[in-house]
This record gives sequence, structure tokens and C-alpha cells, in this order.
Amino acid sequence: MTLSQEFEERGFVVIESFLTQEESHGLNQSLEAKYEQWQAEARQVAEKSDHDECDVLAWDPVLEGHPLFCSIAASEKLRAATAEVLGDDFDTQTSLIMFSIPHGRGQAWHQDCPPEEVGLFNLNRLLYPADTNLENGAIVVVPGSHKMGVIPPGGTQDPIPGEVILTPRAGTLVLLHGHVYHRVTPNLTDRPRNSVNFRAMPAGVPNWVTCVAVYRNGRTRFCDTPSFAPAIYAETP
Ligand SMILES: O=C(O)CCC(=O)C(=O)O
Repeated sequence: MTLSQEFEERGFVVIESFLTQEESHGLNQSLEAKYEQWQAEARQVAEKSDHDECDVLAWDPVLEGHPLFCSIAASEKLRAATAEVLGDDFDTQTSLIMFSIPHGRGQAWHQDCPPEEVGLFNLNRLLYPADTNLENGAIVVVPGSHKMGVIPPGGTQDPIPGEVILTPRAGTLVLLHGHVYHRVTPNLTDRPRNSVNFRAMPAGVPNWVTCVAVYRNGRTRFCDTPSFAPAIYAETP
């Protein structure tokens, strides 16, 4: 099966050893430094509503012009891997680093954008600079759920039939369709657990596609959408 067929069928592909050891090491060092800076500032996780039980801190180093993150985001190898699943014509966003905080709840089941409009989706391009595991936070996905509509109501970390537990090793790239049901298990350790996400979209999909995330018990709006956006975006509370 080609990467493109696998992505179409399952909604995700896993590419191991995508980053060099040097790149993983450099990303890790920058992430450690950022976390230490936050610790010094006594940074807390923002108070969240009940349905998005996510204990994360977010950072956008590409927006800040961080050289290493910018060079990986703009690399030929990331472009080529993305083109395998989206075709040559795609758009990109800046970066989203998610620090799952120590002893936090990870990330509840969610879809990264409403699935009602099948063609309106983003692509998570998730890089893991360090090993993940069941202690610091596995990423759990339901293969094929990008074709199953809205995630059913239920517990934020309760298993969903068919789920697959992924524990990407350092250097792995996971390309994940934004309509796939996924969660990150709680971080039981004393250190943050990180993913680096360089989101992309098929050509023509607007930037605000990532403004609304769908949880099992509600939707969360992260940014404003234009008035002409579909109602699922424009009217989400
Ligand atoms: O950190 C991960 O492994 C997954 C991140 C995630 O769920 C997301 O960005 O929507």
C-alpha cells in the first residue's frame, strides 16, 4: 500500500526516523529551554472548560522566527512527505508545540476541526523529538474515523472500539487527518511530554479550519472565523 492509500484508508501514517538525531537533539534542547523559562515564570496551565480536559501549554516558535523550527518546517523532506498524502498543492500554517505538562491529563479525545464538511480538514504533521511511551503520553487514534462523522459523546479518555495506541519514538513523523478521533494519554511523569506540529491543509482550505475543535462533550473555539464560514464554524459558541 502506498502512503497515500494508507492515509486515505486509515487517516494517518507513521514515518519513523524522519528527523536526524541532530535535529531531534536540537529541538529537545529548545523545548527544554522554553519549559525552564516557563517554570521560572511560574507559568500555569490556563483554566479550561470541562469538555476539553487537556493539560497542555502551547508555543509557536515559527511565529517567533526560531531558526531550527523554521528550517525543519521549510525543509524539502517535510514538503515531500506532505505531498505524498495531500498532493503537491497544499498550504501550511505556523507551528504548534504542545507540552503535556507533568502529571497532567494529556489531551482528551478530539477532532481538530468539525467533520461535517468532509473537504474542510487540516493535516497534523506531528514530530516527536523524544521517545513517547505509556508513562509520558501515548497518542491514541481510531483508524478510519476521519470517515465516521462527529466523535460520539463519552468519557474524555475512555477507550473507543478499534482504537490504536501509538508511542512514537524520537524522530518520528505522524501525518494525521484532522477529522480522525485522537487523544493523548495522561502524563504520569515529572517531565513534560512534547509534540511539534507543523499543520498543513489541502490547497483552498482556509486557515480558520483549525479554529474549532470537536470534543466528545462539546466544541471549543480557539479563534474568530469570518462571517461567511460554514455555520459549524461561525456559530460554534
Ligand atoms: O501530541 C500529540 O501526540 C498529539 C497532538 C494533538 O492531539 C493535536 O495537536 O491535536
